[in-house]
Amino acid sequence: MSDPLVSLSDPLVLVADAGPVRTLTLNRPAALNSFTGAMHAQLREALDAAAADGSVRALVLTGAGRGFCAGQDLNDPGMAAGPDGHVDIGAVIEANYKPLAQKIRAMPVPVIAAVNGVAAGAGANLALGCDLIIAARSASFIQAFSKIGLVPDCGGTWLLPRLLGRARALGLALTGDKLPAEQAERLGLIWQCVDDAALIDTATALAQRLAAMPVKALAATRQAFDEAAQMSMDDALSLEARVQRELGRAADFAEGVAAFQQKRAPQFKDR
Ligand code: T3D
Repeated sequence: MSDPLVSLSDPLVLVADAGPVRTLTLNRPAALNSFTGAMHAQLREALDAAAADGSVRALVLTGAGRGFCAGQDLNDPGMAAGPDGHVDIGAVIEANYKPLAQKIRAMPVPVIAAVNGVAAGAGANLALGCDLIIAARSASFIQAFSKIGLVPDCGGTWLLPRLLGRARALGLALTGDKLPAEQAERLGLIWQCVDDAALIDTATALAQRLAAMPVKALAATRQAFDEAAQMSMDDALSLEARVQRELGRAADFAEGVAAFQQKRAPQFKDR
């Protein structure tokens, strides 16, 4: 379906490479990069392409214009009521937001959110589901769902209490209050808040740094954290043994140890 807010030639997700770092930019700035079905489809395609491309070793996700992402586009024709007079929001979640959150969480490389402006609703939780979140000082995070009678989605019910604890998670989700980036950093919700002008350079430099590291181990670290969060300490210790056994057989481990012993910079290649 065509998007009334962009010309036919404008992609809804911009893709740019700088060496091993790929940047994906949500590109519906007139609607604060809120999600239509078409933008979801393009973002899924871009994430799949990045995951399949062995030359990509880190991903940056950001937004065009003054917003990061305002969540679901509430004017999208895909939100129209069905024959029973209701929108099947569950179907929208299953088709779009669930696979989006899963793809980010399963990326074989680190994913950095460069939050350039307001991140609301599913847009906030899209950012929070990334591995490292850097936000511009003027950016903010809004769990807008309660204002329209919904619960946090795109992973929000899982992420928020884990990142913030129940009291603060419920505070943000129930009030729908705006959380400025500086406060998000103080609460430990994000990695770093930087001056607006420094956002992209900071995020890209961090992505370049991670891209030179053993990214297979970085992605395995994210996965192990997520799995261990559901486990007893004993089970987590067994998980660590299993993952270390696998990584210990990988070329990157041999390279890391050899580089240390030979007092040289390592050249990591696994993914
Ligand atoms: O199917 C489902 O619904 C399930 C999925 C749910 C996931 C969700 O994300 S639910 C939450 C949806 N998002 C929201 O409720 C946020 C709505 N937006 C806002 O509350 C505000 O726009 C912001 C707080 C994010 C920013 O406020 P402000 O004052 O900086 O900007 P603005 O003037 O409100 O917005 C600028 C333009 O973007 C404006 O268009 P206009 O008037 O200039 O033509 C506004 O309508 C548009 N826009 C912003 N958010 C959305 C949007 N258009 C469509 N959908 C949006 N979500």
